Amino acid sequence: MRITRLATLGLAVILASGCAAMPFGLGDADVGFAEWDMDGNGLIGNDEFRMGFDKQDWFDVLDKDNNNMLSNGEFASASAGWGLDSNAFVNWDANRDGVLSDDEFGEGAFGVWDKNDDGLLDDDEFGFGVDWFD
Ligand SMILES: [Ca+2]
Ligand SMILES: [Ca+2]
Ligand SMILES: [Ca+2]
Ligand SMILES: [Ca+2]
Repeated sequence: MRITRLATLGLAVILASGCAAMPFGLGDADVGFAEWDMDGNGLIGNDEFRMGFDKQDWFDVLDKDNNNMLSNGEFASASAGWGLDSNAFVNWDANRDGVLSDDEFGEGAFGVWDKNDDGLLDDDEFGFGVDWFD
């Protein structure tokens, strides 16, 4: 009975809060476009992207040795299925120090996700990108 009651309560909370309140996290397929699109114009600009990106723990999970930088090896193992060209790591490393900061990683990811290079992510582009972290 106790479990049933808790389950019912949990369902009620989920229904009451709606999809927009789903928690962020690696492996969460429900990362919400609407949450990232803070001004609600149906597109995610670079600033909205960065704020949304910073709320994820994606970078931290990829940063296996927790030095707040992605080495070439950390990046390579993470990005194996992302379809990036082989120069991605070098191209994203804006300051050429041989590692990617979270800023460099975010900028690089945004550039790849923004397939039509208009500086904005629409729903499709966002969905494509989020799939990296499913
Ligand atoms: Ca927006
Ligand atoms: Ca690292
Ligand atoms: Ca760098
Ligand atoms: Ca775009």
